[in-house]
Amino acid sequence: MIGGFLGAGKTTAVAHLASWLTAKGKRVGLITNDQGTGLVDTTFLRARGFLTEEIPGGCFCCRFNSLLDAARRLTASARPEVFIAEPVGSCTDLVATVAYPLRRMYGGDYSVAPLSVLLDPIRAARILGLENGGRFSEKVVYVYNKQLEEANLLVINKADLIDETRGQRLRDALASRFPGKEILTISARTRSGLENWFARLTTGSQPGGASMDVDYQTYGEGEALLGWLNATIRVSAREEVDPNQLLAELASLIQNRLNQQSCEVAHLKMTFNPDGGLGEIAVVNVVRNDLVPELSLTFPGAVRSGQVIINLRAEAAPEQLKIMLVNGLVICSGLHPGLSLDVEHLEYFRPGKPQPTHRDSVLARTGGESG
Ligand SMILES: Nc1nc2c(ncn2[C@@H]2O[C@H](COP(=O)(O)OP(=O)(O)OP(=O)(O)O)[C@@H](O)[C@H]2O)c(=O)[nH]1
Ligand SMILES: [Mg+2]
Repeated sequence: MIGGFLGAGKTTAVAHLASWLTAKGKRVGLITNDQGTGLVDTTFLRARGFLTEEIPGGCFCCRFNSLLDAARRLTASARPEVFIAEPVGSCTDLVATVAYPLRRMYGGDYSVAPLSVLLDPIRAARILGLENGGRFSEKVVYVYNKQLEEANLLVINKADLIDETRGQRLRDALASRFPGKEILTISARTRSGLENWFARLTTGSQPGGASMDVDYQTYGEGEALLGWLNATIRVSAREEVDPNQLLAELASLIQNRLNQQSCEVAHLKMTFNPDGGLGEIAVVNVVRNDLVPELSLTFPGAVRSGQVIINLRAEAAPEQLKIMLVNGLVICSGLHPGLSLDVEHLEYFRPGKPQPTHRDSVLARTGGESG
């Protein structure tokens, strides 16, 4: 599992790890997960050509059996030797609720790699109080810190965004807050540090030991402070439009509304999948309120129609997010005469209280684990 808070770079890293393993001759299957349906991550990974199963409608820990079903479906179609699973970025307690039960029941079938928890260094520096900038409320920060606490490997991603002094300050703060934890620094964008991390993941197995204590009341309340919105929009235009520009515009419009209403964004991500294309898509991301929307994949050329998938997670009421989206769509279509943006699917909600299927507070070796 590659964990970490919303927007830390998990999907980007999963894609690199999958390519790295494939180049080494391994068959790889990917598993994405979300509280809702219509996932940007699945679209992104499939567009990159990876075999991907998704578990919508709840997190791995609460849908443990769906995780196994997804692994079985991948096994039936391609017999992967390695599964890479990306848990929901607002989830924690994955060691006790996913890794340990998996090892207890299927230890002979699966060897579980150390749990990596990725972090965005700017988000982390703000949450740890090292730098000024937008922050989430205390209960969301509780979930964030719990994610770091249970990591076997703390992986500082996006090293390209900070200089060495800021990087060292963050490593020192993490080492003092989470003593003894292994800390790696990578950039999934420039690919620095990836080889070392991947080697560490594929050679080491997850250590045992008591799982961490979690106050499920605070965890549930923290997760529920985040509003969740997933939408699918049908795009049709009289004149050709540039999908990259359209996504960036829509992202800016929604971001402006988040900023005006002082709502801290966790991750706004969108894909544009043109009709009749060959699988190429455009993807835009916003992971901080003060960040210009970034295109992480661009589509070459202009199109008349397609589908936009929007996944927005921010500390705001879900109804507020819905209004921001609808306003954004109205203004965006007004900017382009002849452009229709029609909502095909829309869900907005707060994640429910986490109720894990299993919770093992220690690692039991009853599944014929080979070590
Ligand atoms: N500068 C920089 N940006 C990165 C790096 N890795 C990922 N990103 C960007 O960070 C944004 C979020 O990346 P994702 O991989 O979607 O993050 P995620 O953790 O999967 O997000 P969720 O699934 O929403 O929790 C995208 O714009 C990525 O291009 C990196 O090393 N450097
Ligand atoms: Mg992701």
